[in-house]
Amino acid sequence: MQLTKEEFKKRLERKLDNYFEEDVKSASNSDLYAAVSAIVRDGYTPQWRRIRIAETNQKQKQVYYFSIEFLPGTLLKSNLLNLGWLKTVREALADLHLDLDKIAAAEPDMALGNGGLGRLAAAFMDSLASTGYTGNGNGIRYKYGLFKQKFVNGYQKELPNDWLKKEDHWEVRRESKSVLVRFGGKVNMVDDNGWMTPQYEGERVVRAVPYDVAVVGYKDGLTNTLRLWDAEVPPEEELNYPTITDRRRVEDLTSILYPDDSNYEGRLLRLKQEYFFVSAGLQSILNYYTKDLDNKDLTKLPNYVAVHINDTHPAMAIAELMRLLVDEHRVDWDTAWNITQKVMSYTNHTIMAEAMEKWDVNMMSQLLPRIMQIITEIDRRFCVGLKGHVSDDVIERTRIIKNGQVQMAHLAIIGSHSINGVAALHTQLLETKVLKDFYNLYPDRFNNKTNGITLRRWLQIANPELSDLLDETIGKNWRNDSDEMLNFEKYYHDTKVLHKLSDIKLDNKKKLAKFIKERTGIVVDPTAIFDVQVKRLHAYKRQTLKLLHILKLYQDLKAGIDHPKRVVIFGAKAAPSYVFAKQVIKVINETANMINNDPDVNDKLKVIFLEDYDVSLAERIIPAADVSEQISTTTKEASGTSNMKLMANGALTVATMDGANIEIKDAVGEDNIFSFGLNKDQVYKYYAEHSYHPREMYENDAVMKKAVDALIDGTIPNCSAEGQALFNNFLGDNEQFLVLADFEAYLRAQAKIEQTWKQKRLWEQMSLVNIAHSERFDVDKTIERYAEDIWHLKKLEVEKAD
Ligand code: 26M
Repeated sequence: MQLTKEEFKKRLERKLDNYFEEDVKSASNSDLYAAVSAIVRDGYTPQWRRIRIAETNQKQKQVYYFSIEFLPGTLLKSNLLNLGWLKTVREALADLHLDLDKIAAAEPDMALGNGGLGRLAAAFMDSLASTGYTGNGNGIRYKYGLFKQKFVNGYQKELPNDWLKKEDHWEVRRESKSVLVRFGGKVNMVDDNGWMTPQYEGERVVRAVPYDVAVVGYKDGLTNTLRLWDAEVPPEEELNYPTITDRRRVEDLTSILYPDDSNYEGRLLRLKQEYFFVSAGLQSILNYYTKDLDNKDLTKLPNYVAVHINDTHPAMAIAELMRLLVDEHRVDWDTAWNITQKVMSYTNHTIMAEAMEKWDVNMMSQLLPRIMQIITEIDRRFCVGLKGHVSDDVIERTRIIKNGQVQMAHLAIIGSHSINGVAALHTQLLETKVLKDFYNLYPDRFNNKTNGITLRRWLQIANPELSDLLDETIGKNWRNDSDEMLNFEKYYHDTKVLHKLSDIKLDNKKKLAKFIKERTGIVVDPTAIFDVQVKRLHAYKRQTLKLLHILKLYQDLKAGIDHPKRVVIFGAKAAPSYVFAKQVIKVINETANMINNDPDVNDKLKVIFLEDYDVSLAERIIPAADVSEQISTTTKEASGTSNMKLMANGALTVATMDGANIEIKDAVGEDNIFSFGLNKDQVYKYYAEHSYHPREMYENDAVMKKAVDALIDGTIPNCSAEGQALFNNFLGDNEQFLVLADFEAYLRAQAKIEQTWKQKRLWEQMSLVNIAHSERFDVDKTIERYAEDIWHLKKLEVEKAD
């Protein structure tokens, strides 16, 4: 639908008047945000309805993406962009002396995710709608999103993220679509007319109420639905919840997002959350199939429905679908199993053992007695089916229930027709190491789907100046077809374009410098190298290696050895219970304090740790980055996605050959990336031979020793305990992440960065190549591959309203 500036202004006045009895002059940014978002809602609502009707009529297959996290960030600008209104609205507001960016800043971040996994789920939603596939998100409407991070004396403190306080302007409560989810109690199987049917006794019934968020596709795309479930006491069950505590226990189900994205803990509430959204989602799908589509033949379900399991958190979907088919719809076991396997597919996001979900059999039996019975039966049949075909050892290693625990990854693999990793190396490691036994059993189920990012958000919204330069050079069609970005490489020798590129970067850096000044009071020089590491804080991501580099630079500067000016920028949240990660934050903050206030350094080096890294902050930092730090221990980062966002914005990557960094290198060529460090074979060799002896390295390398010693010799004030903890960690023979093993190679890569920085033209050329080749990581390409290879979807045909 087209919108003119004049029409928008009229609507704005009307909304402000109706909602707040204000006009454009008196309204606050938050009033203006409410009014503009209401206009946007009016813009997509008719189309949203029309598409739902078209879906029901055309009965095409749909995918349901089950994820315990969705991390969309803010939606105003992306909805405006996708409706094709962004420019008009920005200009109309400017006519009224209003700034869209300030108004948009009033929107709270929808932070219902921790990091990569949740952000990927949100990107997939946007992409499905934009590429024309009917795809639905299924998740949890957490009352509190990921905690807000504050630094107090350099320590991380967590505050609740009450994002719903101001009411969310995008969600629609759909009470009529509510379903009931049952927990606990006892189950007895009784014969009901020849069908063994469960009878429940003493179970608790919770009502799942969906809140739907429209996912507006780009330009001619669809408008899909992200369905997030909230838990309530069912009206008909009020008497079973007599006390406030009883009621609160129900509300607690969806109240918090677990803030740990790397370490699995067997918490009961977490298990409840997993079953809750899985059961609600599947019931809702079957209601749609049997009622709206009026289909009674469940053997045809796989022709209409694909369910995707994002990591193992929703893996109970396999057992729950079996329960619904066998118990509620009386489908026989073998037929039900066949249907389930065809419907389900699973993505693995990590190879780290400590992140693998395992649930205690006793806990699961108590909370979900029928589901535990079904998993037990799946496990039994799996073992029986393999007996005699493979060794007993293989059966023991691959079965679902072992040592009193349910291995969720095994359930996910056994119950799915497709298992994918998220970057080529990661998939290869799954096939040859972590899931080797399963790969031998089911080689055809394994496939790779390298992650992607929404260039719409990371270029068009976050970096409009660079987007304009692309328009001016290669034409506007890259906005619809990212392949065309490759044409940008033709400007490799175009001095004018290279200068413009550097002007845009400088401009973005000035804006970030201003923001840094406002937030921290620290002045940074926008002409310095902006060296960025933004991601969750984790030992394997090695913010510590960056810290050692900073200490080395500091020592050089103190000794009169010169380096180009550099501003190191961190953004990172640590899981609240992750002691080591929090110690790293403290040491980095104290190091920053020391360096930023040392007159000897004379502004040659600044270290900025910005609080509360989230999607909105990413949109400010990433366009201003010169260097992208992707320095995880090789084999540990499944893919990474900040690497892709930074590349698209013209940052040059310093990287270990881990995750998708390898594919970035393939795309841009060796000369356009700073790669360094141990390769996967060297890493595995250390592990296999127990041959990592960091103390020797430390004793034999004076530069390393000096940097590491700074942690304990009193150089850095106010963190002797934390500095000692890092020191001890680095020097232990069982240090898993091999920080010191990569130190020297990292310094060499950084020296090369400094050399290149001095050749301004070369730097701009490399930056240009990186931007051009970021098309490879366009999430729309990733989604096309999922749609074709895994979900077998066709695009929905819809007629536009006008
Ligand atoms: C599990 C159980 C209990 C509590 C929390 C969790 C949990 C939540 C999120 C575990 C892992 C979670 O996310 C992991 C994650 O974000 N992995 C990242 O996924 C990205 C998208 O595929 C990859 O790019 C990253 O490399 C990978 O680390």
